[in-house]
Amino acid sequence: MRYTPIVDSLVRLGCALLSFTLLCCSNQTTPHPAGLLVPGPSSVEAYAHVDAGIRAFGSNANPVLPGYNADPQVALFDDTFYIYPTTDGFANWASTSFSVFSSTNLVNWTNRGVILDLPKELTWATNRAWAPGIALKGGVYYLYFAAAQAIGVATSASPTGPFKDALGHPLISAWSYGVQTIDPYPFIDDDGMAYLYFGSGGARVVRLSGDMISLAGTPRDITPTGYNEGSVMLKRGGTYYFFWSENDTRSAKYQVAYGRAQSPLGPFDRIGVILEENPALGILATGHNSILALPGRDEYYMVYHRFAIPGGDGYHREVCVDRMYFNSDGTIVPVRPTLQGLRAGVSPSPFELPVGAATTK
Ligand code: FUB
Repeated sequence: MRYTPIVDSLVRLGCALLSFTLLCCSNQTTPHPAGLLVPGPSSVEAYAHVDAGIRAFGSNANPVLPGYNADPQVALFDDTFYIYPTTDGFANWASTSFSVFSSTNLVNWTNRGVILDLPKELTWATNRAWAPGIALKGGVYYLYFAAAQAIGVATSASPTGPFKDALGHPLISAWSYGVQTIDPYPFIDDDGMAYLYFGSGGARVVRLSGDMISLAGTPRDITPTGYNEGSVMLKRGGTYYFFWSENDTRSAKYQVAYGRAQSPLGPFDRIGVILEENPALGILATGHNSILALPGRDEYYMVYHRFAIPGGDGYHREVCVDRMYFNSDGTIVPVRPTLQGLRAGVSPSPFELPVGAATTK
């Protein structure tokens, strides 16, 4: 169809108004007197309206990654966002390699390829490549991962690899310290001290040595009530927030809960669930999260997996991103898992405004 310049202008104006309306409804927030952002009033109704509109236009941003992926570890390195997931879609989670995805706006993601191929790189495991975690120290990227239910560590000079096995054997051998030794999550505190959280069936934390590839002690039991797996640590202000997943990853009731403490070693009493299924929207098994905290901004994003839509299950999962807000008392507003995801790109820079609606999917 051919447009005249006037019709073309009217069409552009209409599109701009529609984008503006969707953006206003979706990202409705109210500045809190303390400078924190809290969700705007009646956001549930506003979101429901936007859900319908977005679905009608077929512009869902969730899932953010193509294909089946799970256990996403999000990171920001040098103005680029990365997600390190488990490659999903295999019976009994039999995947053999890890890939990484990158983005400059949290909405559009590019597969950067395989970063660690177990049969090629490891001498001690060939499959069950699960739930990687990433840390950067002294210009070296450390990839902690589960392989054959032991925890390994690999290093690279680049966030996109290739990663090389740092030890030639597991960092933590299979089924030790009373837990299934999977789901490693590295955390470097402001004082430079590094910790590794891990475990399914129980939560453990241990300090890492300065070299990042050896343990500086014996793992400590920090299992909170309801814990199953998927440990995550976030520091906000002086408070340590510990997140974990509850129930079995093959259950629609797989969900994320959290607790907080004044030490990275806990104790972390369970405060409550902050991410769970929404069967009315067909969103099930929302769990194994990580959190993106934008530097210099009190702005947070929940990155998690759910059963793929349509037809997913515990072996066919997909990765999503939704906004996460804190209350003024430091508790967390339950995250609303959405079909539409983020509708505006997010700038990684603390000095720039978020990328405009033009990057909306
Ligand atoms: O992806 C394999 C396993 O499923 C992970 O290690 C668990 O956290 C669960 O998500």
